[in-house]
Amino acid sequence: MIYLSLFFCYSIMVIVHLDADCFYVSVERVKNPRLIGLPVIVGGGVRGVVASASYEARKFGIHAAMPIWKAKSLCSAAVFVQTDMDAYREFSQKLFQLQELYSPFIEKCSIDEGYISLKHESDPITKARELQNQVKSTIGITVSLGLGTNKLVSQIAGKLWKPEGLTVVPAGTEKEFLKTLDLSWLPGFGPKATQAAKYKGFSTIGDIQSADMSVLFELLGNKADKVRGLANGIDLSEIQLTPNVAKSYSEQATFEKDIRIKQEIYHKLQAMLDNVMRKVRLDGKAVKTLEIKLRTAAFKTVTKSISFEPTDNEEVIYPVLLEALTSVWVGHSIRLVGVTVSNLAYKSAGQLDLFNTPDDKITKLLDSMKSKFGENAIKRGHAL
Ligand code: DCP
Ligand code: MG
Repeated sequence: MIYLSLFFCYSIMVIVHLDADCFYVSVERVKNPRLIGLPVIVGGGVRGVVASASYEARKFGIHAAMPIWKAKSLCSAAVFVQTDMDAYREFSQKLFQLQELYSPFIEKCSIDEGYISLKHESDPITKARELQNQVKSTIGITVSLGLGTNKLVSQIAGKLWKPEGLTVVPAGTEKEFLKTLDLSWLPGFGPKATQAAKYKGFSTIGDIQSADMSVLFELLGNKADKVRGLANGIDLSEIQLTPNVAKSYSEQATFEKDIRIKQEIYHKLQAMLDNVMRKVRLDGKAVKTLEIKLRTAAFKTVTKSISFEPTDNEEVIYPVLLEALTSVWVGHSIRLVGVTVSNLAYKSAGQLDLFNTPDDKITKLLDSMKSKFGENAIKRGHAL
């Protein structure tokens, strides 16, 4: 019986709210680990305000949007770092790409915040914990998660305990969970509305739950009904799907002259595979499916896809590539070829051995030469 009711809770408590902890500061700490443990403030620039404050700095009363001069006066020992938007965008992309490995249902709300539906999971709490750990081990930043039956409850739960929180509001306990919270947690209660409500004697969400409707109308006008529902933990808004960032990597090219020699077609496909796999590695991923495309001189297009164990090394995929080519090429003249790798897996630090083979020293060497001297600095023999 207990098992059944718990299972019922899990099966509908499926919306996860994710928010990175002091996001800009966390990225700066990955770039410069000496900042770990210190009161750090990212900001300044033209606006001269705090963008993100570490939790150590928050103990001094420092918060986002505070003028930098004020933050300095509150904590003279704080370390100030200029914003690096390119880095934050890159980390944000990694953060959302990783979430895509857990669910196809994702709503991105800001650079570091979103909702994920885990309705397809039988044990969403364990899955959410796994996601939280994987963000930390692969991207190097921490996130806080809230799990609930709807967006409002999961968002409040996620923001209530930070950093590295994982707060679960079981189905049926929403009203109780919200009851004692300050009413400023409710949407619609900005500083002005909160002040007006407090003036009328409302202080907690529980006060809104039991308020006289006519007083609520006086306070909130035609929003009163909706806000009363929210205060009771009822939020019917759906996750607004954000189109995914990268679910596959591909490249295609048309030959200057149609080609009828299998070895030449294979070498071209290999060179393209090298390029896409370099991008896969740069994003810290591995792939499980290869698809090749051939377009004949008569404009007939054929494709073949084959799946394999996750890898981030093209050398492991070469035999699969040859197998795919052999299965679809029967002597045609080819005008265009394409390679797509998909079915992504995320590569965490502990999985290095799983994804790499002894030969990957060459791959690493090629990657580092290309990063230093440019894409064309060095190529494998088949690409020449
Ligand atoms: N941000 C900003 N100016 C603000 C608020 C935020 O530039 N007034 C930027 C910096 C933050 C990032 O957006 O790092 C994400 O905003 P959050 O509100 O999520 O704040 P943090 O991630 O910094 O802290 P928290 O741990 O409270 O989420
Ligand atoms: Mg955040």
